[in-house]
Amino acid sequence: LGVNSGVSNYSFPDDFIFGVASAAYQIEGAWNEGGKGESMWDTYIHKHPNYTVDRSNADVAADSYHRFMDDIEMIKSIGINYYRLSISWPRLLPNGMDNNISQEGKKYYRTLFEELLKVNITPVVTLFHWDMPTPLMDLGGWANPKIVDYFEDYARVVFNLYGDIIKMWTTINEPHQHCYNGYGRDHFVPAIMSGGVGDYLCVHYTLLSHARVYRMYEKEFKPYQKGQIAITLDAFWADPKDPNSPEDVAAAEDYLQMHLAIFSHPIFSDVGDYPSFVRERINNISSQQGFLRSRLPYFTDEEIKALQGSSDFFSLNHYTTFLTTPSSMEADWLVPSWDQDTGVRMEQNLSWPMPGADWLTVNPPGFRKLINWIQNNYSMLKEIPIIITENGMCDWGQTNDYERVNYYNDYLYQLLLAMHEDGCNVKGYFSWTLMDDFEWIDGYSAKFGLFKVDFDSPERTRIPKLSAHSYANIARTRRIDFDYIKPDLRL
Ligand code: GBH
Repeated sequence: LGVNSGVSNYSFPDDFIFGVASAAYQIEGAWNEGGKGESMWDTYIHKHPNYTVDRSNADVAADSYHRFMDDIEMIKSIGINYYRLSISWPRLLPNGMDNNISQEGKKYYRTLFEELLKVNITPVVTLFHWDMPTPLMDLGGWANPKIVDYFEDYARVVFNLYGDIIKMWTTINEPHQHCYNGYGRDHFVPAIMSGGVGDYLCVHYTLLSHARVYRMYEKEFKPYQKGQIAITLDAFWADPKDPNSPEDVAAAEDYLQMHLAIFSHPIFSDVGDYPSFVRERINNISSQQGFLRSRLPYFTDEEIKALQGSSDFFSLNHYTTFLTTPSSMEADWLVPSWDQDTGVRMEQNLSWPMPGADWLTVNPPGFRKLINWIQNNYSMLKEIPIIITENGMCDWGQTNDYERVNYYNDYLYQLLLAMHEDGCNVKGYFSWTLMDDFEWIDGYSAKFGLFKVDFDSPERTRIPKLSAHSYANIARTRRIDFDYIKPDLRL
């Protein structure tokens, strides 16, 4: 049961955006149809079929490439009028480069966006949600400095094709998760395991690629297309394991510096560049480990300037909270890693619910604290709003998903408190996710959807869960009904 009852005293303003989110690779399928090139996930999973926990792949996924009209119908049925989705880079540019545009890919996204708009659903489009074209991954992906040019070329194609009707963009989804898990470890493709080196190259060049595209859009498109563009950053909240221990308190802030501020400081702070804490820590440990050169690359003054203020809103993805204590020096401390540089041990609070994955405990107050941390650290955010572009919870897939109903109620209530009691400038919220999907290394085992997808049926039948109804009710009434049980919708 939720911690509250009745209907919330606070409400969401009329112009507050309620949306649902998805990502191309997790739902589209049709991995080799319509002239699409391979993404690194296609290539990697075909080569390592046991990579995902259920040995599945995303060749078909929710089949949204063919069933996108069903998706639109679902969104409409719950009265939601914003949809955050991503373009598959290799579906549009089969080799990743702008000399070869797939005509079918081009038409697919045009139709999808137009069909959404016809029923008053505003598409919010992510350029990169992790499906790097394989030919560009072969050249090093985000660790290759040339990616800044390639990403700019891709983005220019996209703005030319769709900028007339798309007015809200995000460049790169969660570079933190992507770089940390994919370049520093093998929890995501490309599974490079270049800890403390490759992951920081990825950080550096995702940031620079974002800045390049932001400035290009600002100069070449914004004057007449008049859209907004941001980078999507993710963060766990970090709570000290023992709130009375100064070391644990410091560890929580260290974690946020090393994993969130490393991205947000260059973009949203008044001084720009990597935070000095991050810079000094990585420089020092690099030098203790015998490196003459810091493992964290440096920005030029020009790059620092290009990055500063390069986001029209703070696009934030948030799921959960961890408890922090300082970590002791690892035995193999000469081996570089982002964790080692961070110096923080992350634990679960076992008294919080853990309805699905072992990384996701439910701690609604962490959401409010994180939003406050961001709002209070960056004065720029008085003018620039925060938009929550992902938040949600996974379980094992039951349609009577009471825990998800409570999760949304309780997290959204903390959001209301952040807005009304703390004065945080939050303008929108997107639920992750519209429907059950391919959850990366977890395959189809982790279910985040408002709608259930029957992955055993060739039709990939979609069925609303209780949370679809309750989320619809929140968006419609602008308030949270903590006792909401009975669907009152005509689906
Ligand atoms: C978001 O990332 C993504 O944007 C979205 O695509 C994804 O489907 C969604 O969240 C739900 O996961 O340390 O090995 O236990 C969040 C990324 C991925 C963060 C899994 C935690 C745990 C990896 N999450 N990760 S591990």
